[in-house]
Formats: sequence, structure tokens, C-alpha cells
Amino acid sequence: MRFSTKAIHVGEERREDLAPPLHQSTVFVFERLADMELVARGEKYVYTRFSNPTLSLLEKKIAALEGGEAGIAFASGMAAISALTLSVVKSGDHIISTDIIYGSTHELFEFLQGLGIEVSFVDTSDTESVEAALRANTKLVFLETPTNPTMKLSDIKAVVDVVKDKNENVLIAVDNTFMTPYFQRPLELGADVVVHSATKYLCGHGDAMGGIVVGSAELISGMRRNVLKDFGGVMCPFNAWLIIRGLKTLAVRMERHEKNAMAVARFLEEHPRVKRVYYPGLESFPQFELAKRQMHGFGGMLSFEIGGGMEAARRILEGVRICKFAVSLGTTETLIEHPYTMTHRSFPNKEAFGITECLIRLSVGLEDAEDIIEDLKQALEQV
Ligand code: LCS
Repeated sequence: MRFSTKAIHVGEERREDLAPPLHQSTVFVFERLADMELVARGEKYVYTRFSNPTLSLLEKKIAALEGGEAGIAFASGMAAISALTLSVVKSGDHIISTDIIYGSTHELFEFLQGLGIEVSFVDTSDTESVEAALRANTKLVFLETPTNPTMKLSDIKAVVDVVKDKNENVLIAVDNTFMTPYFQRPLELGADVVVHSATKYLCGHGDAMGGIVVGSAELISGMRRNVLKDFGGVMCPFNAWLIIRGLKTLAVRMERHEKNAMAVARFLEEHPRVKRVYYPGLESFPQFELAKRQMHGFGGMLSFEIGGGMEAARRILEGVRICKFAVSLGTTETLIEHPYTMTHRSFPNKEAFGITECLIRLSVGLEDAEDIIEDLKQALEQV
């Protein structure tokens, strides 16, 4: 089966109703005490905090799309990332993380430092820096590529080669939220684990929070036993149902997000008030060659820098009429936000990483590209 066929059919082969049922129940009824043996073998459901048939369908689908053995759903992307890290590292261990990452992931890793876990924030786009940062106690390398919000890429395969050559027990995780498995499949490049904020493109409509981890059956069953069951960050079954519905149109949506983003990026690149555009699909993007090699498309996210500082940024953000001035991404609507004061507000030393007062991030939606461009054009004229 190919990508879209998998997205639509995996886990739904033998069923009378076309649309998947929503198992909203928190609990599942037993007939015999011995049924607990079935539970131990993963053949019976007990309680939705451990597992649930609607969550299982979502987990199976996303694992198939990423090419992993198993998946596990959480209440949000951050619940997934925190569950993954807590299941892999303990006090005294070391994490290497991409330096420019989603603000809350950065804050989570800073929090973990308070629990005795060492974290090195490294420019993982430079593979040699990753190699230099490896220590005897390194357990996890966490890559976000493209990074939020500057779209910088890390070469997943090169990082895998360097790290595994030194220590094959180090787990390599990739946050694949921006690209989705339609445009990037880290496991095929040798990574061990993929994490997602399913709140974004996987859902696609901005109406359900969720997070997913995909990896080996052993890792995922361990996470289910420990972090999911005992920390309890389970996804709501209705959200899983919405995200399953979203997955069925993932391929067509990603194609359109990309087509629109490319048109918007080209428009911005030509605009006199725009100083710089960060979009991996532009020939001017410094890592364009890596983008073409590593990804199957360039996605719908871009950032751009304007002249005129905070006041100019404010005028654009408040001046749009079709684009929505909001954080998050991956929705049908184009979303525009200001990383400096919003998503990356508490990020240390922002300017050094290109997160300036003049940086604006766009999640290009599924509207007609001409309308998005006309809207940005009139907002830019207000500067
Ligand atoms: N990973 C990435 C790359 C993200 O962009 C986000 C959220 C998360 C993980 C966390 O996912 P959540 O818990 O929200 O489901 N990014 C956001 C953003 O850029 N604006 O608002 C949320």
C-alpha cells in the first residue's frame, strides 16, 4: 500500500461501517476473571488511560505512515515529548537537543536539568557539533528539523551515522511536526523515534489537541506501561477520532499547504519591505540541497524578517484580514504569529538564533494562494 491508501485504510479493513466508531467509553467490561490474561497479552481493553480501540486505530495508522513498529497517543505534543524523555532518561543521563526548538520543548528540557538530567543545546545542523557534544552518559539526541521558527534543518542521516558510530545505544528522536510523514520519514533515515504534535497537520483543522510517539514495539510498550499509565497524559478518544479523520486527507492537504507556501514565499522574497524569507523550498534557502535530499516536499511553514522592528511587525500582525493572528500551525486557515513575543517568548538569547523582533511566522493554510498574498500585500503596505 502507498501513503494515502495506508492513511485511509490501515486498521479499517474488516468493518461494516465505513467511518470508524468512536469508543468514548472510559472502561471496558469483563466476562471472566481470567480475561485479565488477555489484557496482559494486549488482546483486551480495560481502561482508556492504558489503551482504547479508537486510540489504537490512530496509533496503528500513524505507525504505518511513519514506517515504525508501533505508536502511542498522548493528550498533546508536549505530553508526548515529556513522556518520551522521561521514559528514556533518568537522573545523571545526558540529552543533546537541537538549540532552536519549539519554546515549550526548550522549557521542558530546562526543567529536566533541575531533576539532575544534563542537557546540551547544540546546533544540530552542524553534525560535527553533535559528535563533539556526545558523552558517555548521552542517552537521547532530540532533533527538531525543520526548527520552529527559523526552519533550519539537521541532516538526520548524517547525525544518525555519527552518533551510532560512537554509541549505538543512544536513541535518536525527531520531532516531525512541521513536515509530517508525508514529507519526511525520519525512521527511514535511521532515527529510532518520531514525535508529533498531532494538534497540527495530522489533525489539520485546529480542533483537537494530541501528541504521538512512533518507535520500536519494545519502546512503545514500555512507555505505555510506565509513562502513559502512571503519568496519565492520555489522548481523549474523540480527539483521536478527529485526528484519524484528519489523517485521511493528510496527503492532499500537505500538497496544497506546500503549493500555497511556495507561492507566498516567492511573493515575500520579491517584496521590498521583506529582508529575508526562511522557506526550505526557495533556491536562496542555505540548506536547499539538504531539503531536497532529506524531505519529499518543503511543507507549509515559513518565516520572514521585515525592516522596521517591533512596530512594523505589530502593524502586519494586526493588519491582516484573512490570515488569523494566532499561534499554532497546520490548520486550514493561514496563521500568522510573532515568535519573539509569542511561541518563543521565554527562549534565552533569542536574537542570537535569529528570533528577532522583526521575525514573523506563517503557517500557510488551504485558502486560495492569491487571497493570502493579497492580504499580506495590504498588511505590508501598512508598514
Ligand atoms: N513540537 C513542535 C515542533 C511544535 O511546534 C509544538 C507546538 C509542539 C511540539 C507541542 O505540541 P502541542 O503540545 O501544542 O500539541 N507548537 C506550537 C506553535 O508553534 N504555536 O503554538 C503551539
